[in-house]
Amino acid sequence: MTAVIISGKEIADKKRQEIAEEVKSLKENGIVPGLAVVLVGDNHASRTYVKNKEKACKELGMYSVLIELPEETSEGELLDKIHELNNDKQIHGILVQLPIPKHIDETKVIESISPDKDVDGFHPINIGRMMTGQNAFLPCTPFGIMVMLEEAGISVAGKDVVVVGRSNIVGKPVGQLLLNQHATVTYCHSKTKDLKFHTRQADILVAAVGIANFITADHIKEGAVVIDVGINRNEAGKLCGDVAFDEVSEVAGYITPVPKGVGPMTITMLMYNTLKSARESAERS
Ligand code: L34
Repeated sequence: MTAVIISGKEIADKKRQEIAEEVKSLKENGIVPGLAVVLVGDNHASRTYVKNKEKACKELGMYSVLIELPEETSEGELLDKIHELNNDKQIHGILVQLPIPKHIDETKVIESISPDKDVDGFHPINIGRMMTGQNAFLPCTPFGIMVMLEEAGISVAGKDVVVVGRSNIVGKPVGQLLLNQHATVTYCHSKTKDLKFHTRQADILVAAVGIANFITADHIKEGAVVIDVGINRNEAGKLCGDVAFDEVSEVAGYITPVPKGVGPMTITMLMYNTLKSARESAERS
């Protein structure tokens, strides 16, 4: 079998056109959706992602500001900046690009962002709302994965899903969103006794481990849907996912590539959340 490639790039382009239309109509009512991205320190990969986010904002006609702070910024200075953005009427979404330097408490920073501007969906209030199925900002990568599945015509209800990885920003929330859509979800992680035992049962496998080529053909059930969330560099410096793409493509039914898979969807859902925030802020006032 040769897997169908689910192009995140193509789905992202289509969704971005829809978002651009909505931005246009909001602007006709005098509202310009605005996103503030805060980048602390000089992480090379973060800089690429942040640049892609700014570019997307521009293309969709949104307002964006990039706030670059030096590595030695104190926790207090960062919290002050967030406070300022919480009170800025032009800003509907605030995103502090992770990772941040070790001397700053990540939890404190996330909790200082107004839940109404938390377009990353990382604030405990939004996580709680997501878990209980209420209106919430959904975290962009998990949300993007759900949209990819939907656009590829893959139904989730009743499917056996295995999520490998349990981070707060991808593994845990993507399992929750899949559960909300009635999948049977298993989480695997570094302490899992027999990983292959679980992954070989999966109708849908989500790999969010952060290790290049960690998932090989012998982890996969024939015809399974494989979603690759990893963005790693191999020994040659080439961008690659958590899934050994060539060999897994021979067994899987569907597979997402890296790059141009989940990455562009993450950015698209950030745009969607910023638009949603602008709309909801207009409704409140
Ligand atoms: N606060 N921090 C916060 N929110 C996020 O949603 C993120 N994430 C992750 C890292 N830190 C964060 C991102 O934005 C990962 N991530 C992200 C965003 C975009 C891309 C990858 C990861 C992306 O644009 N990927 C391209 C290739 C980029 C390249 O050439 O390196 C792709 O096609 O996959």
